[in-house]
Amino acid sequence: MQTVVFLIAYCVCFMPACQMTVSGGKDCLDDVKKYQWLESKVDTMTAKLDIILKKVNEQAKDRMLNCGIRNVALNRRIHQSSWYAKTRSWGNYKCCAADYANDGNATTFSHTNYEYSPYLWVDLGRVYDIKRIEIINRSDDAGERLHDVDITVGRTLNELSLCAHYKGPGKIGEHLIFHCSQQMSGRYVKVTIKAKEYLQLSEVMVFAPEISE
Ligand SMILES: *[C@@H]1O[C@H](CO)[C@@H](O)[C@H](O)[C@H]1NC(C)=O
Ligand SMILES: CC(=O)N[C@H]1CO[C@H](CO)[C@@H](O)[C@@H]1O
Repeated sequence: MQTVVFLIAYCVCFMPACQMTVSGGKDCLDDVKKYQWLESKVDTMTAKLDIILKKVNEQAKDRMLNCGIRNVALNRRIHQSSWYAKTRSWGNYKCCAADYANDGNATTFSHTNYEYSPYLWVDLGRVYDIKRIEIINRSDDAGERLHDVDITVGRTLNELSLCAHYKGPGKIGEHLIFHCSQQMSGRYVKVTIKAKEYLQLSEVMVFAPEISE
């Protein structure tokens, strides 16, 4: 496609130039003007082509990088160790139900009680080859509550292995990206704070190829 665009542009721009003859006097001046006109036309076309090629490249790159990879945790069954205030609306905050952590909306967040090893897990519905896990902070307040985090992955909740550890503390307005220390597959992804703390998560995203064994 790129080659075709380029060839067409090449022909449009350069063919008339091939037919020009070099001679003296007024003809020569005409030729110079014609040549300058062509040159500016080539410049315009080149600029346009650059834009097209850039777009094509970006799309190809995006497709290659994301090759069917999407957030497979979105709106899946989710559970947290406790549910702060058992409410879905705390003052102005859209808090504290577990499903706020995988609703695709980073302004809402899950929130446990202040307790030992608070956790939240999401059931992806089936086993996926996990490419990366992303966590979005609580964006309005208390980002530092995210620390000493274990992210574990497994086929069942009883067979979880460590994918990544995050010492923290997190910052308000932080978007964390984790790659497991080795290629991992699993159906459950669990986020645990290994301390006495609140666990509050704006979003937990698990990226995996749509098709997997
Ligand atoms: C995200 O949630 C907030 C609070 O409930 C809401 O105002 C907003 O419209 C939501 N955004 C999207 C994209 O759904
Ligand atoms: C740095 C960063 O990724 N900050 C994100 C924190 O969370 C908010 C939403 O709550 C995002 O909008 C920010 O991009």
